[in-house]
Amino acid sequence: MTHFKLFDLSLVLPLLAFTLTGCGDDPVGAGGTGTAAFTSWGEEYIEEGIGPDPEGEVGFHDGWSVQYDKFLFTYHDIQVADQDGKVGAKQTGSLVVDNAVPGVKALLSFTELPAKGWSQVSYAVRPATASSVLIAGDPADLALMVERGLSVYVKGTATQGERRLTFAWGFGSSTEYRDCKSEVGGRTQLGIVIKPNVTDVSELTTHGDHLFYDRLRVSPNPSVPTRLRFEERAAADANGDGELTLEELDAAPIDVTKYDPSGLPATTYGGFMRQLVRSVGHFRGEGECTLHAVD
Ligand SMILES: [Ca+2]
Repeated sequence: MTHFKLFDLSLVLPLLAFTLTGCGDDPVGAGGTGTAAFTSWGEEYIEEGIGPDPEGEVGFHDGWSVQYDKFLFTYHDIQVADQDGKVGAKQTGSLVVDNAVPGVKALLSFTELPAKGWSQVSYAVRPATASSVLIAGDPADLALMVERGLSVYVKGTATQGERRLTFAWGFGSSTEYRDCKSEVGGRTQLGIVIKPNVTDVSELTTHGDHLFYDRLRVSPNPSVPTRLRFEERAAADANGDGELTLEELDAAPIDVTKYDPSGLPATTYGGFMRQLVRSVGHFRGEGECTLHAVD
């Protein structure tokens, strides 16, 4: 009989706890604390490359392929706050990760966060500094980013048949990613939910294909796709030396029959990519944040 009694209690107690304390800012209702962990991953596009795709959706519309050798991203101000804006935890310093290095990288963990919904999760990408910590990658790349004031640095090769172009592009832009949300169990979840004694993991995913989009915003017309293109960028190698520089892209006006700046100020391929680089940062895979361009 003792056995049955224990079994009954184990069912009843959690239900009671939920009923008595579950309300408002404490949707989990169990009290206690948990951990919010943050990681970064570049998915297959950055680890393995982007191939051709006649539809232009999962690969290049024009037969090109791109392989990244480096994809460095600088994370600042990773922050968890509740619906009232009360900050539960905030990153100090900054972290640099090269997502061309395979695997999901641990960035940081906030421990002992009260178990509840934290609906305002945000982070920022700003230039690396002398105190930035390298999570994965070559220290020489971090040194270069600090020296040049870069927040994002990518290096790679584009090929199409016998044609081959290398690139090494540094971006100094600052962007805030606020109100991050993702799909959880078929519905949109704003931020994260911390449960007692559980580590919740948020991947700050970097999407390497976005640099090659042919429009800056998704078309309001669902029949107009966003495609990946490279041919017009390839033509911007003005000195024909096989290295496509950002300065060359800055000097090449976009073909407005193929590229749509979607109302944003971008008149050259360089200007286009300086906008697109802000859209690289994501949340928990396909989840998105509200982008705020700082400079
Ligand atoms: Ca060149």
